[in-house]
Amino acid sequence: MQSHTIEPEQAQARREYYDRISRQNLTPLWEVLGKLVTPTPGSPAVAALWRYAEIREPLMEAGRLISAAEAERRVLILENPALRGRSAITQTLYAGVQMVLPGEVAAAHRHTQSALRLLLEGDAAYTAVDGERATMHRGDFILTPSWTWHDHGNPGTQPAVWLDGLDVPLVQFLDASFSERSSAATQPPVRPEGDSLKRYGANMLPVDYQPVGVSSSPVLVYPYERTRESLLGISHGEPDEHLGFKLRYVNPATGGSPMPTIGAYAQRLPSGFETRPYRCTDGTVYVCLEGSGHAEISGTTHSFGPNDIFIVPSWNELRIHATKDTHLFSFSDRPVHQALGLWRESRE
Ligand code: GTQ
Repeated sequence: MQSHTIEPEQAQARREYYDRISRQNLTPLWEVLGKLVTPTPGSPAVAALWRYAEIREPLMEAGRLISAAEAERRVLILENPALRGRSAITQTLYAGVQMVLPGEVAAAHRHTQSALRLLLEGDAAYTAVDGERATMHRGDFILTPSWTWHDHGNPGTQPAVWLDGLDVPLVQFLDASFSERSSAATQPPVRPEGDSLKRYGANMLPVDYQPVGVSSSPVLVYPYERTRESLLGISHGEPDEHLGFKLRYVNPATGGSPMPTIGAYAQRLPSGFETRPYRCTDGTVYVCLEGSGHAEISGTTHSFGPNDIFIVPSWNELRIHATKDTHLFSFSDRPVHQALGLWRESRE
């Protein structure tokens, strides 16, 4: 509403009117328009950083308090400090840190929420997705597309810890959550390990493969070893001044994002490199895989090192200063913005 001067009687008449129509569940747009149609996004989420060492300790404590079987999933949710109680790290995304102890399994279930894993610690745990097991190594990016059966297990000797990224708040907003538990805790393998990567992830596809509908990537594991090799291999040229050397993970059959609601990225910032100010509409969760640096997010500096996780909400200005050769994994809801014609970025 524009500011006009009004008489006290007029102000009173309006208040009475608002109260009267409120009983009919009506409310005047002119009182709220400025809050609804903002000139720029103004996310209620705030920037935040979680140091791995400070997550790990309570996670290990959870390991003594509750079994994976009891918990179904033993996860500490990373809640955006401004969105407490909503299990949300941004308005659309969920992030959590899951631990499976040696000998434990997290039983098979499936849900309409899409999920990703990024292994942070341990090297013997697996996720099984629709009958294919994937042993997870640090930095591996693993998909659990919507409505695929998945269970986790740790046949090793050390705790396994990974980051879970899901579109939980988005699916909740859309009232589209369905889930079910399997009668068998563990899926019997129906294909050998590595099958999906060989069929779909070697710059080839099965000769008659056709992606159907809104498809997720048929590749279940994107090994960090390969991502790392690519990041190093492209680092001879000039880094992009806003992004460094940045690649996006793809569905190799479509060129689109790995899952319809979640985009994922890997980037390398050489030691000493400082990115120029950058904003985008997709709120993004970052994980440091190698190196260290400072992320300046809307003027506040957060220092990060290996396995630290930080969040850059929509349209917050980001500058990263790498103090070592640094590799960052990130994920966001960018594919949703792009599908709806809403995605924007700003490079200063
Ligand atoms: O591992 O299936 O962090 O269903 C949240 C919900 C993990 C999982 C989470 C889940 C899972």
